[in-house]
Amino acid sequence: MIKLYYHPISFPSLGPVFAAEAMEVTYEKEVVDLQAGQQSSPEYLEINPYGKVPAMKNGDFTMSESAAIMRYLARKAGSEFYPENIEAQAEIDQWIDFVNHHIRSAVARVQFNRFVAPMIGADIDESSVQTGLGFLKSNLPIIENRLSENAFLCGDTMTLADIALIAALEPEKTARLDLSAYSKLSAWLGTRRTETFYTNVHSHFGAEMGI
Ligand SMILES: N[C@@H](CCC(=O)N[C@@H](CS)C(=O)NCC(=O)O)C(=O)O
Repeated sequence: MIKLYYHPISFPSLGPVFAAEAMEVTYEKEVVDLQAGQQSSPEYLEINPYGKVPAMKNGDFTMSESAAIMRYLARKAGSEFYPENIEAQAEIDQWIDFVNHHIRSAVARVQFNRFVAPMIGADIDESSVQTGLGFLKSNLPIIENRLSENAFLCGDTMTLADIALIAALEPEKTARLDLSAYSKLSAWLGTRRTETFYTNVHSHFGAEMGI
C-alpha cells in the first residue's frame, strides 16, 4: 500500500495528498510531526534522508519531492492527470515548474514570516515578505490569464499542474494573501476547495490544527 508522509500545514506535502485523492489512488497517510522534530528521527530519515515532508513509501521503494511523487502516483495509476503523451506531459511539467518556482516559493516567504515565524518565535523578515509579494504580483497575472482562457492550467480537464497550484495557494488566509485582483483564480480556487478530492483532506488549510 502506498503511504504518504505529510504534515497538514506543509503545503508542499498537500500536493501528493490532493493528487492521490483526485486520482482515486488507494493510499494511507501519516502525519510527520514537524514541530516535534519527527522529520529528523532515525526512522523518518530512513524514508527521506533529507528530513523533509512529503515522502512516499510503496513496499521497499521510498522517495521524496512533492512534484516527483505526484508524477509517480499518476504513472502508477495510469491517470489522465499526467497522460502518456510526452507533449501533454511537457506542458504539465512546465506549469508545475512555473507554479513551484514562481508561485509556491513566493508564498512560502510570506507564509513563513507572517504565520510560521510568529508561531515558533523566529525573527520576522519583512523584506522577505515584500520580495515574496513582489514575485506574486509579477506571476499571479500569468495564472489569472491562463485561467481566463482555459478551465484548467493545461486545457479543459484537471491535471497535476492544477493540483500543484491548489497546494501552492493553500496558505491564502494564513499568509494573508490578497487574491481579490485575480477574480478568475479566486473563483477557480473556491470551486476546487468544494470538490471531493479537497474536502476528503480537510475543510480548509489548517483545519487539522484548529486554525
Ligand atoms: N522541494 C520539497 C520541499 C519540501 C519542504 O520544504 N518541506 C518542509 C515543510 S513545507 C519540511 O519538511 N521542513 C522540515 C525541515 O526542514 O525540518 C518538495 O516540494 O517536496
